[in-house]
Amino acid sequence: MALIEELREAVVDGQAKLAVAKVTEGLDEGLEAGTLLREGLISGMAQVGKLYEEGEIFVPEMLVAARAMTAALGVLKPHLIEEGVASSGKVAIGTTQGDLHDIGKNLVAMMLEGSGYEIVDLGVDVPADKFIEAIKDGANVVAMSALLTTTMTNMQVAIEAIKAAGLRDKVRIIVGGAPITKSYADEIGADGYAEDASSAVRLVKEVLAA
Ligand code: B1M
Repeated sequence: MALIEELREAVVDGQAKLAVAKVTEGLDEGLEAGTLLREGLISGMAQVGKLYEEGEIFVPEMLVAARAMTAALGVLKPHLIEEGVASSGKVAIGTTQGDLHDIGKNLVAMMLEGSGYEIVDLGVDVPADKFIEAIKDGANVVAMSALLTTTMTNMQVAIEAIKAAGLRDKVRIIVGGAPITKSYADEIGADGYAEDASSAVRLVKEVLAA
């Protein structure tokens, strides 16, 4: 089996050590980091997203696949920078103020990173001013996660603060998390809502193209 195909399968199967080994082998053989990224890692993660949407795999498998990809990306990153593979966009992601849930947010961040986006992970319990700082530092997408009905309202607080800071037209804002719906996203003036990590990847692409 060709090395790229083995790399793709290592991501789909969530085998971090194998994915790292295949990326290292590919670089040693003189393959370009961008090729390993696009045809191995990103293609593998797209397959993971498809399997998840079809109900063939579930969150735990998606998490191990994301971890395998993150491990392999760690090896590729310096080479990608050297090759000048352009980032598709800079996404600042965080769980809203008062909320400590981060598993879903981390999964979304990993999938986005694996799809070529530069990620600024602001962590959990993120106040509006941290999102504002990230926009000033060049983030063109803000992705907010909330798992509690008591903290989802802080998404609106952050959006209003971004508007008040005069930065709303500089950034796309997307939201997600278990209690969030498309109609809530519309109501608070977000640019989009994603139900899960794989649709978040599609959504970022869409809002950046709009
Ligand atoms: Co908490 N918790 N929790 N909890 N917890 C929930 C959310 C709850 C629904 C459980 C329940 O009662 N059934 C409930 C909320 C009720 C409500 O508000 N309606 C709840 C509660 C009440 C609480 C506490 C208040 C409990 C207490 O202390 N009395 C407390 C709050 C602490 C705080 O945040 N201030 C609390 C604490 C915790 C733990 C710390 C113990 C732990 C979190 C650990 C961690 O995250 N590191 C925890 C956990 C694990 C859960 C449950 C069981 C699981 C959440 C999870 O990780 N799911 C949860 C019950 C449940 O969801 N069934 C629950 C897996 C994860 C992959 O899914 O996060 O939904 P999810 O992310 C998905 C999508 O939502 C989407 O993509 C992800 C991948 O598909 N998505 C996005 C998420 N963010 C996105 C951002 C995007 C796009 C998509 O950007 C645009």
